[in-house]
Amino acid sequence: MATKKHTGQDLQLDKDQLKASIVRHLRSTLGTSEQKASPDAWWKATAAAVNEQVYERLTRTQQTHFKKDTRAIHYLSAEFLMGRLTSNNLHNLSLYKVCEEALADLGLDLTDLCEQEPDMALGNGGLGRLAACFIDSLATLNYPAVGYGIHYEHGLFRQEIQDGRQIERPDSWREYGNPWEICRPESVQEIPLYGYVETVFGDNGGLKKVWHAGRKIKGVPWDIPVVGFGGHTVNILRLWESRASEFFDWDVFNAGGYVNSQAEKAQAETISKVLYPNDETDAGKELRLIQQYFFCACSIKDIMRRYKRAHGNDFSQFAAQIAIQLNDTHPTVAIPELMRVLVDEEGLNWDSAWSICYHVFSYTNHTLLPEALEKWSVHLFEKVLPRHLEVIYEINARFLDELVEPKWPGNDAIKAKLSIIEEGAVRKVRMGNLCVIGSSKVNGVAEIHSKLVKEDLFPEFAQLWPEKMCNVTNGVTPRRWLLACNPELSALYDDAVGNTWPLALDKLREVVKSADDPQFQQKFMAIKRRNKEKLVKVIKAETGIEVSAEAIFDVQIKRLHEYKRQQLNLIHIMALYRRLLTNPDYQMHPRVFIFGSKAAPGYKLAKDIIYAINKLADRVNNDTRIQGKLKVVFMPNYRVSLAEKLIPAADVSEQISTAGYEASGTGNMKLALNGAVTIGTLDGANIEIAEEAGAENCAIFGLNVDEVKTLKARGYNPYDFYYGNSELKAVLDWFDTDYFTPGRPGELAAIKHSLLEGGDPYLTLADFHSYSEAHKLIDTWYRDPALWARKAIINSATMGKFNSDRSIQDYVDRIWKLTNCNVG
Ligand code: GLS
Repeated sequence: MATKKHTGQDLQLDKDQLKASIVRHLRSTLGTSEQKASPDAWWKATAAAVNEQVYERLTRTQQTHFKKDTRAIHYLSAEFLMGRLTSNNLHNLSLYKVCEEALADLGLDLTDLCEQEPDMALGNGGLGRLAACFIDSLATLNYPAVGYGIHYEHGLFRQEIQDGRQIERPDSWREYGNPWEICRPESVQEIPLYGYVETVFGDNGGLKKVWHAGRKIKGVPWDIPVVGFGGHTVNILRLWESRASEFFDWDVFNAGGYVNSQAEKAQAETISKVLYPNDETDAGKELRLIQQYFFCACSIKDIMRRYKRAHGNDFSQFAAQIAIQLNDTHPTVAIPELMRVLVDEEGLNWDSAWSICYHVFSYTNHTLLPEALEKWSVHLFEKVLPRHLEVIYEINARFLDELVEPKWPGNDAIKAKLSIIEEGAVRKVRMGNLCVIGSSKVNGVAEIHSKLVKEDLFPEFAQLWPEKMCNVTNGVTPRRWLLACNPELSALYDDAVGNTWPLALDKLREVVKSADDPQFQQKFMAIKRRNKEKLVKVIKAETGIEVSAEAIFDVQIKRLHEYKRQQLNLIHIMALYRRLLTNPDYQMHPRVFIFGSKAAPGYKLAKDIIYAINKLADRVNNDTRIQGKLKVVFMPNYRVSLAEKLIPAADVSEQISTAGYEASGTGNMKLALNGAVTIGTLDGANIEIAEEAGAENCAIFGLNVDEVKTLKARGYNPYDFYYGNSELKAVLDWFDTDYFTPGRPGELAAIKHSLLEGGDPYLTLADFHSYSEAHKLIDTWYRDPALWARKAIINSATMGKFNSDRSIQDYVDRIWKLTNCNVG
């Protein structure tokens, strides 16, 4: 089935022009020829040809934004999980088909060429990928926006599996150059660190603070053009790379300290070297605080520079022109940094500066896990950012005196709780509190999560500022997560509802009326089948495991974490295996359980779970007694480009976190959009997915948020479930044997231990029975092809709400108050 051109501006480039441009770039930009060119050179030449179109639009966008001088959003995020850009840019420029034909003429296949591109893995998981979807939507909706982040030399580690265990290898995504980024030496910034603060007399006779830095670091910006769908607006993602600044380098060098100067150079460059491979705990490292300050300070300087170009030193328009979104607490230090710049460098008084800051900043909370709310020791802050600590003390003192004391007179307990400073043996700066105090809006990322942010995480703040707390449910871009990754389903939807759906995903609801139409069902399921057949080949190539597209493809793809409960999936597969062994007549449709997941390198239990999945896979996949009814596949190195292959082929989407722990999830949206049926708890956005698709089209199981709270309050005892369910007991006891690790008994015992002696903090055993029943339901549904097709179609057709364009429009309406800026 051929894909049609979608709405959006046709760039008037035909096949022959594009072909000529690619060949020209092959010769003049890549310095090679059609005869000699490697696939990498062809890919880069194609990107260069596409960039001619991108740069044209970029320049026009920047000129329009400058001329119209409209309010803009600055999205500060320590992570942007961009994945690959070639196919995305081609689709958004309406050039995909043309490019496919141009390359075919040259004897090349566009899909193969896209495989040349390394993923830009500058993020860990959902939080980073959300930022990438959001900047796509901002450009698509023609909003002036800049994404700011860190130009990590190494993205998230590359995962290899050796004898079932995760091995981390460095990810060198730009080792051989990346054609999508542009270095901008003209916008280099210099960032101070360390040193001391001096109080001096200012020009007006008053006292003034001067920060004498102990060291300066250079921030070099790399711009990645972000092409909106339709190609009208091209915004930028600006990523900062750290370099040694001449400030210290030459002094030391001239004094003969070459080795020292080299060491300092290396230290400076370390700042943007690696992404911390953990998004839900506080790495507690000086380097991490410096990383955060580095990119925030560079970005604030950049924002200032652009503001001053239009408004000079008149800051009266600053808050009207500038909105800054803090993507989680990682960029919190931007708040005291803007205060410092406004007060110390621009000479504003405290109140004016605070009023600006307060109106400029907003904060998104992405998790309730207490370990994720960053805290830095006061001592560390004082050493690295001495002036910022003073600013924070001042913000805190005013907040406690002017707001907390009048509201709760004499209540020291509340003061201690709301204070930015946590008292104790090691005094700490609470970044979450600073974010809430310094932002005009605070949002959670799904209805239930925002409710819990208000009621459980920040209840007193919500009493102080009820209007500050709001919700914006996450979303995903349908351009990458349907149009580009599932071309056949896209074409089917074009035929069914017209080709405007990539900009109006709600349109797909019209398809619900065809959910019982046998012809439509046949087409829909045939596409799913072909996507599965493609994945069968990928699985074989990546793991050597043979699976059949006849089976149910049951997919759990996400970071490995106990709260996400891959261990629940694991023990359920073990239970199924046991049922098949003990009862050869056990009725079930063949099932392939597919996992994709990275564990933080220091997270021992998570790595043990990966090992257990792989050991289980070895055993199950090679056991002829079960006649191929069960297969287990662990796909190594889960990343965006792999997700694009797994998602269109999934029948079942595993969203099984303990209720109250997954803030939203976004994989759940992508999978349902591509026709997978969710088996899930009432957690995060699953609740809203079930509302949209209808609860009867999802397999909901387990304790809900209130039940989790009640059980925990009552005193949860996992042994009750262990002794109360003989199957569960038998499965857990298996971990003590060498059944899955021949000759090495007890290698998997840590998992059992965590679920029993460890107290099972994520209530895995409590939800086991209900999960197992939900899986029986899935099996029954699947064995009725018409019933299954109906559910799959309805799931896909009703995901309109989870378009990231809708999320962005919610941010615009509820928080940012932007107006569109149409670029011709
Ligand atoms: C996360 C949450 O864990 C996810 O539930 C959420 O979908 C995502 C984006 O809002 O943010 N928080 C986090 O620290 N990492 C995430 O993926």
